[in-house]
Amino acid sequence: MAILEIIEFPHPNLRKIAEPVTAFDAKLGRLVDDMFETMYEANGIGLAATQVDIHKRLLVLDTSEEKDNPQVFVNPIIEIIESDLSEYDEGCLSVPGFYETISRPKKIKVEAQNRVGEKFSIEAEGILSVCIQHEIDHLDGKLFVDYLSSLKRNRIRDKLQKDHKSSS
Ligand code: QAP
Ligand code: CO
Repeated sequence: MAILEIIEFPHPNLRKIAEPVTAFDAKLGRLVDDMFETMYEANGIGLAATQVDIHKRLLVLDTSEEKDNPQVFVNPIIEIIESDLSEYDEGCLSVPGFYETISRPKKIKVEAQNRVGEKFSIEAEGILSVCIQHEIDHLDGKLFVDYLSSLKRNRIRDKLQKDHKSSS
C-alpha cells in the first residue's frame, strides 16, 4: 500500500470533472486501498480520487467513531430525498486548517458500485449524508469553499498560497 499526495486548494486540478470508472480490476482495488490508507493517515473521514489527482469517479469514507467502517462508492449517483437543509461544520483535506458551516440537503439516496462493480443503494442523513455530498462535489470539481462568500474564499486561498510558498 502507499500514501498518496493530496493536492490542496487552489490547485487547478481540483476543478477537473472526474470520468466514470469502467474497469473493476486489480489496479482499481489498489487505488481504493491506497486512498483508504491516505485518508486514515491524514485523519480524514472522506477522500475523493480528485484529491489525489486521479480524475475517476470514486470516493472513500469512514464516518464511524472507531474508524472501523470503510465505505467505497464508485460511480455514485445522488438523489435528494429531503431538500430541507441542515448545517454542518465542514473541513477538507485539500483545504487544511479551515472549517466553515455549510448548508446542504438533509437526506439523500445514493446509488453506486463497490470495488468489484456490484451495484448497491443506501439512504443517508447526518454526517454520512454531508460527507457523501462533499465528496461527490469533488468529483464535479467543486469545493466546500465555493459555498462561501468570495471574500472568505479568497482569504482562505491567500493563506494557503502563503503556506505553499513557505514550505517549498
Ligand atoms: C469532508 O473532510 C467532511 O483541515 C471530509 O487539518 C468534513 O476528512 C465531511 C481534515 C466534515 C463532513 C464533515 C481537515 C483533517 C479532514 C483539516 C475531512 C485538517 C485535518 C477533513
Ligand atoms: Co474535501
